[in-house]
Amino acid sequence: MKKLMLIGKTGCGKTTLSQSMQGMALVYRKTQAVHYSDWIVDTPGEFSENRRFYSALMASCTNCNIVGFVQDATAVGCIFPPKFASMLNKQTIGIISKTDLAGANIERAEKFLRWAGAQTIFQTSSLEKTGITTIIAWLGHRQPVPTYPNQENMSQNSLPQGVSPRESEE
Ligand SMILES: Nc1nc2c(ncn2[C@@H]2O[C@H](COP(=O)(O)OP(=O)(O)OP(=O)(O)O)[C@@H](O)[C@H]2O)c(=O)[nH]1
Ligand SMILES: [Mg+2]
Repeated sequence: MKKLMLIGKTGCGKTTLSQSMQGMALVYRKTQAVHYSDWIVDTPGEFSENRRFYSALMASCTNCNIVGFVQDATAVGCIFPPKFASMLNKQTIGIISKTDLAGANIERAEKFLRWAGAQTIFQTSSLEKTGITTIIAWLGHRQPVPTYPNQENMSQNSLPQGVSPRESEE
């Protein structure tokens, strides 16, 4: 079972993704500090935005197998420096978030993530629950059992939705 650390800009959707992957209700909560759960480490966006926090990021990922760079599909910029993955010395994946929004540009987001060094890219929407099961399966975890009594979400969660990860052609 692989442990995943999520990093990315403030508001890009790390916490929502973490909740979605664990079958939890989606509740907005600004991440103030590194949050450790069973197999996901959620980080505050500020840690990825300010270079002076990079050492904290590196310390936080020591017990993780995978680092997930989260890139909002609607964002016109990217906070990850080129080849950022090599600095963390971990296997990294790119996760495109908010693909459900009208302004989503998957191609642009994928380009940013590849520049940062992510080799496998996943497209997700935490709200529509697309791409979530694909990441969970890729990490080798069981699909989450929703912890909230919402019939619609329960049936959505059990569907094998999502797109296949696109392996790097490099
Ligand atoms: N439409 C849409 N909105 C999303 C999605 N994921 C997250 N959001 C929204 O984006 C906002 C920020 O989400 P968070 O998950 O708190 O972002 P974060 O990356 O954890 O932010 P920090 O904790 O500040 O670093 C919230 O209002 C979410 O509802 C998504 O897949 N689709
Ligand atoms: Mg958060």
